[in-house]
Amino acid sequence: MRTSAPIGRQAMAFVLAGGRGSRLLELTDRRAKPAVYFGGKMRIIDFALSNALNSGIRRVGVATQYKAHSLIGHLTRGWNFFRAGSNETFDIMPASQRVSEDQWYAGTADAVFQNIDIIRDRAPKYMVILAGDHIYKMDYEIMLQQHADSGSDVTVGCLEVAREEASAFGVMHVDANDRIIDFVEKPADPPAMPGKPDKALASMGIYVFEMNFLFEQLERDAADPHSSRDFGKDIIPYLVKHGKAIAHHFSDSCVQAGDADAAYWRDVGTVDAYWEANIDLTDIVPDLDLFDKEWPIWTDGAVTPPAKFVHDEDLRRGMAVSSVVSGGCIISGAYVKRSMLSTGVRINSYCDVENAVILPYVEIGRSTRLRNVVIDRGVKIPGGLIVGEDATLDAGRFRRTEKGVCLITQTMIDKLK
Ligand code: ADQ
Ligand code: ADP
Repeated sequence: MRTSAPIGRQAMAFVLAGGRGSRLLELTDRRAKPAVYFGGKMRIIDFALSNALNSGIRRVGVATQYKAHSLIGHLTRGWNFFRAGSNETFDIMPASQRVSEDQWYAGTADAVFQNIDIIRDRAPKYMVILAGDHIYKMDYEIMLQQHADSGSDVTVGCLEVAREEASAFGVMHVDANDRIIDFVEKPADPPAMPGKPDKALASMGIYVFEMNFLFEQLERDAADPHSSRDFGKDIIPYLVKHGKAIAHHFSDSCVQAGDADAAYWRDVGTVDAYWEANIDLTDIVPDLDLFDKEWPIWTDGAVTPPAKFVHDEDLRRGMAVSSVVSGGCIISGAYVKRSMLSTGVRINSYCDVENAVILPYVEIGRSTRLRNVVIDRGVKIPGGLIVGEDATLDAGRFRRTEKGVCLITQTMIDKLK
């Protein structure tokens, strides 16, 4: 006989979605990183939210701060199906100086602290703190169960990363029982894992606490004038020293067929990483499966007509191959290869498009040749433009990355005139 609700139903997910993600350059000029489009139909935040929903969690809060209009619009359109009567809640918590009139969210812990009253009203037993800016599929129930079984103060999601990339993360050491014995936030010289000199054990920025314990910690931290009010900088290091912090390995809860060692998790924090992760989805069998009905990624589904391909017999064009094409797109007399097309993209005759990540409602004029590009939402590309063939010319006109990907915005196009 079951004596309590499934553990997911005892939890509230709190998604931190206030940061800019400045390494995405102009892609986050007008929207926060969690609101950036990904995979044709989704936004980055949909992954954390869908993981929560698929893990049986029905109480969700999202803290927003930086340029939140696009994000809040997406959440209110796409994530408004929770039912209060069934103990389901979806709260958007913009930084609104609730605690003090001169205080926005200082750090990630403060984003939770300033909403304690709302969370207390939702009354979950457990809090799952998540970042809204990573692409992965994970069953949080497994992590919650580990937390409940281990009796720890906090459980921290972790995964192995290349040591040279680990300076961007909290890096930990664990003992044989996965107790965290050391934690350094963003170390300049990240410590390697025992026996694995090229690897470091990195925090995913995912934390499980019991709600009451978390509130005690947040209140203690808020009284400390030296604290930056951040989980990674303050709360977690304190608990590693003075409490019991346990590591949860992502490979134990990653939702993915095949090799757990290759568990899919991407930060997509740079334009190169963003471009690559999107283009990877055009592979025959991508590492990230968006077609898996058992772990759907929910989003705001724009109502659009189906994608349409107009083939010109003389040009022998009007097709997209090895590509992902969203609803509302029209490819007319153009050839598109290995590209990711979001909703409502139009590509006209004589165009050649390859390795392109194209955000919604982009229009591409005739006879354009584009290779290795990311095109921001709504950009109107004039006919005849050529990108991806002359590195020097591209670098002078667009934002060209280390890997040679060009990010194109409307402002950059307007300057060409
Ligand atoms: P970072 O990713 O650098 O490190 P941070 O910039 O704090 O952490 O962002 C975490 C999440 O919180 C993001 O989703 C961001 O949008 C959001 N956020 C940032 N500031 C916020 C604010 N003031 N209000 C609301 N939301 C905010 C953290 C941990 C590391 C860990 C990495 C994993 O500190 O230990 O390794 O995440 O990516
Ligand atoms: P959506 O509006 O579908 O969320 P985006 O993610 O591209 O699309 O978000 C665009 C954001 O930029 C919105 O918050 C919108 O209000 C804002 N915006 C649109 N046009 C301008 C503009 N010309 N100047 C400043 N902000 C703008």
